[in-house]
Amino acid sequence: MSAAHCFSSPSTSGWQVSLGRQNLQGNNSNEVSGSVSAIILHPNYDSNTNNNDIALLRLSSPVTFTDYIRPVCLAASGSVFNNGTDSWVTGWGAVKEGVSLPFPKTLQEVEVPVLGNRQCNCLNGVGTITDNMICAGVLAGGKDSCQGDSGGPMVSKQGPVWVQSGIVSFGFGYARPNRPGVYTRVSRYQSWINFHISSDKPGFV
Ligand code: 4AZ
Repeated sequence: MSAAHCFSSPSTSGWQVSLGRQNLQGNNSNEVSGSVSAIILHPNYDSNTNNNDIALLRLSSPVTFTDYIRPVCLAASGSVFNNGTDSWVTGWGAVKEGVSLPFPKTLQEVEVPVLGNRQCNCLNGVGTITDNMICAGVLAGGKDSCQGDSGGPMVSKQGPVWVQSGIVSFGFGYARPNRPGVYTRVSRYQSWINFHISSDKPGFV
């Protein structure tokens, strides 16, 4: 699962998926890589508003799960993530605004609390944060996803379990005060995801 804005077309050529990777350089003994047989972009993705910023990548061959490669639970349809819900974002993106190079060599993670949609709309511009989006960040700034993290996961603690609540989507600058990061709200796409991952349904490609 990724963000639609990461792809200029559904062409799979040139794309490769790496699983269990922790370093961009050197030994990744727990890594498995594979090619992609389909890229499914959400039909209602709007590049002007960032609404429905979600994509699915089908791997050419099935993955064997290991201690290092495991599926994540997806936020159930209608899940509520209250203000302050503990959440973590991981990625390979820039570690500072305006300094995209060099990108980090090891996978980074940051803890960011969920910020409710009403407050996020006030900060970002009323009407810009739809029900298909979820915001996270600290008002003081300093902790955020950044350029190159797009399409990556935000996981949140829901009771005793961690679920993927968001996909890194957009924001105004990076880690600025009062400018939370905006994520695709995964819980809104349960039926769309299920339709496309079920091989016995007509949506299977
Ligand atoms: C990007 O362009 C991007 N802080 C990543 C994260 C955010 C905005 C933009 C949110 O990859």
